[in-house]
Amino acid sequence: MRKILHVDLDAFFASVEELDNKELIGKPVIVGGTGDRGVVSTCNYIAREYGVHSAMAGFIAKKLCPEGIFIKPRMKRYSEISNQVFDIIYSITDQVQRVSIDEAYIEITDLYQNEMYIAKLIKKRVLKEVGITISVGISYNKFLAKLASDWNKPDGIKVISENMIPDILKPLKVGKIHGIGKKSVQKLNSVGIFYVDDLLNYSKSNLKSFLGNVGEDIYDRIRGLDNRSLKEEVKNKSYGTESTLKKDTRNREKLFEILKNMMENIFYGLDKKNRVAKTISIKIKFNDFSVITRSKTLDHYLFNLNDYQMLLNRIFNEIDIKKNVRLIGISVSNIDEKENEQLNIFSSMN
Ligand code: TTP
Ligand code: MG
Repeated sequence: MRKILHVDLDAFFASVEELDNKELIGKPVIVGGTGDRGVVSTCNYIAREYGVHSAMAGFIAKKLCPEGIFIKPRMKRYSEISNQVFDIIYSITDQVQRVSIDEAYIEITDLYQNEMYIAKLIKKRVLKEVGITISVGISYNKFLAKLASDWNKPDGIKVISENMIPDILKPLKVGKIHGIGKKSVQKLNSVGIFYVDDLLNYSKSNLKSFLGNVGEDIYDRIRGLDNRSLKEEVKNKSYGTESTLKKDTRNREKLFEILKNMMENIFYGLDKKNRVAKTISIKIKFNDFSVITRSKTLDHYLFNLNDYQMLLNRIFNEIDIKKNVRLIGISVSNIDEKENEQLNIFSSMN
């Protein structure tokens, strides 16, 4: 059985505003919706009691909650805080699919600590080190983990285990099921289907003909089945190789020859996957077991083998080899798909 967490920060933009300005705490805080035609990005849970919510026109929010404190969004600050949270998550595992600025799936199937321990650790560290609350859902697939993180928001933690299925899902409104959007909800309601319990009466082909292709997934999901894997996040990957030398040496030419061969292998490996990197690191372990790593990051991606070899050469030239070397290695990081990079170039021309 897999172990999946879904984490989602609570009232994210509003929480950051409260973090930076303690005077806001206890008051209804609405981010966005300023200006004549502004739309609400989010609001804290106090403002939600007035009926304010994301995507609501600002003037309606103002009407519902006249004492609300409206704040212009500060995206740079939110992404800074988001990165701090994700640093904590990545320190636990790299099996992470970042879905948005405040939300991610984490696969912990292969970690030896139990899921409740890891969930609590994330909550505790985010609160202590960043200062905001995060809700965590624990289950055995992505669909149920996401449902669980939403269960006890804010500051929630919830497990959905196999023996709770399908009972726990039966009373849910159909709109709670990932893949059933607003239009589908209306359609289902119009024929008297309101709850998952009602949906369970229909066959896979019924749901497919009524909801389109996604109907088949919905059929599975309401039975607790979802085998989607985490979408690989290329950006946080790194590729590397290292090897212990047959004989310790401080001969620069020999060492560079080894590094060049390693670089070539890494380059062809990356190229086969259609990936490019910005950063190269060299690691050296000396015969007294001291280790150094040196790296350089360019502001653009390296495309051909020659680019990689030149950067490698620059890094190596700055390393002093005063002792015999026992082990040597290279890794590349800051990786992206080649197509993405081309798209970025293309969009920056527009
Ligand atoms: P959400 O996680 O959907 O919302 P939230 O974190 O504010 O509240 P919750 O406790 O229910 O998770 O979205 C994350 C951030 O994305 C949110 O703080 C603001 C932004 N956002 C918008 O700008 N517009 C939108 O319509 C939504 C839904 C979110
Ligand atoms: Mg959120």
